[in-house]
Amino acid sequence: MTGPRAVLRRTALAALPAECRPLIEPGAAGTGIVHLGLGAFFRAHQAVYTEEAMASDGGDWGIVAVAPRSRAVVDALRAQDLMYAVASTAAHHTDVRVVAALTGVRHAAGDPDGVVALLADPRVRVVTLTVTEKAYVPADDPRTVTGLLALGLLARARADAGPLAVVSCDNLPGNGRRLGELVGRTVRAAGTPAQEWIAGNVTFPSTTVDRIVPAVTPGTLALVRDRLGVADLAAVQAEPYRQWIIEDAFPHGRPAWDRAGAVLTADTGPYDQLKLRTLNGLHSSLAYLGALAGRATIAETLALPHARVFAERLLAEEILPTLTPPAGVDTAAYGRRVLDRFANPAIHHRTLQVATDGSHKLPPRILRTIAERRAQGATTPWAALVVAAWMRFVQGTADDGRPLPLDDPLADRIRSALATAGAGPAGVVDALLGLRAVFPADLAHDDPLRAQIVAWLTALTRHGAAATLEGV
Ligand code: CS2
Repeated sequence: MTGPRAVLRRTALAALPAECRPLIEPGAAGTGIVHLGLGAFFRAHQAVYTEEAMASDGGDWGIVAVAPRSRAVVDALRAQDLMYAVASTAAHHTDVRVVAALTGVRHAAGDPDGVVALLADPRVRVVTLTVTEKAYVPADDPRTVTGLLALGLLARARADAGPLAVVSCDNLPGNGRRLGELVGRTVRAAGTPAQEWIAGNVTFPSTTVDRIVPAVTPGTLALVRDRLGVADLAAVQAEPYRQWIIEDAFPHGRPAWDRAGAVLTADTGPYDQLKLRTLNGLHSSLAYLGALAGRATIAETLALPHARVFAERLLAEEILPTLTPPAGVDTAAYGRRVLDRFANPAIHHRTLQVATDGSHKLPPRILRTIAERRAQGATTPWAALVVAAWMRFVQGTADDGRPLPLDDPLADRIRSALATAGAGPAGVVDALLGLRAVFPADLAHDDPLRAQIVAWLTALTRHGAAATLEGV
């Protein structure tokens, strides 16, 4: 079984090193969860928690995972009896373990009706989602994930198939409430009986999720293959750290995720803001500066002279003063730990990956910090540098002249704003501050803030990101 073409399958498990084997018998648990969004993050986060919860407390909480668009991972998992490995990589050590939490995989684009039927299946008591910030759009188009979810809930209401919790696991403030509102509009349009059933039977708990899971590379697959002795085309690599804070609002039960280290709470709000503004805020900051400076990864960016000083000042002087710490959490220690996690040299998290979708990421990660600091009467020079770095990044050229990709749902609007911008950095700043989908009017018309952004964009354009950082 360990020849060059051997792949991860149930028949290969007995030959794996003991510490790499799944915690539960593959296929032994029944289905209880549908997950929408079969990306690397889900495989290294919710699936891992769920497998551990089943290993510790039993329960039929197997997951049918739905890939919205891409077929590749669906095919790979089917060929591997629905199993894959997670490589947890610390600076000098990697643990590899096969996860057997999945009980099915589906391809939504190829079979939307099958997914709607699954959401109306009475065995399913929890739906989780990782579909990225940009998928949170009104649910009136059935080709979108939120649209599919709305159709599924309507089918469930018609079938009176039992209560359900729909759990957003994306990096948005109040993600559950936001999802409930989006789906709610479509549900209301469908009329009273369904609307009432859903209001009485479906909850949308908010959650804060955390684990750094870079896009899979050939290096990940090679590492896992070496360790397992068989090929695994659905393997993922992640940092060892993980956190999951969950609003405890499950009308039909849930896995014992707390046994796997998740925190069940009445209010995720303080964690939400801490994680989004600290981890994700610093991530985006380093991503734009690093991409401009030609640094491939977040860890390499943090190694630039003064990059850590800049991040620490942004954190201490601007981010932390806006936060209400969750009970018992030392936010300064949390922030230091975030930077240590970013420095993990074995996690090759590409700056260009984190830099995607900036128009959706900047508002909750950076602009909220600016707005709250401004409301406290303070200025925000470091966050202004981040906005300037994004504004230089979207112009599409790194400091060494190499092209930078603009992978953003608002790319067309950004490009047309730039095409009509006035001369010089001030023209660019004014054109981009005019994008109301990104910058709220009060920030766009904040003259001291605008002046700081113009000054930083001028410095970045003249001297480049590395030299600008050295000056902080
Ligand atoms: C990152 C996140 O790509 C990004 O925008 O900031 O994916 C980050 O790695 C996770 O939120 C960590 O929990």
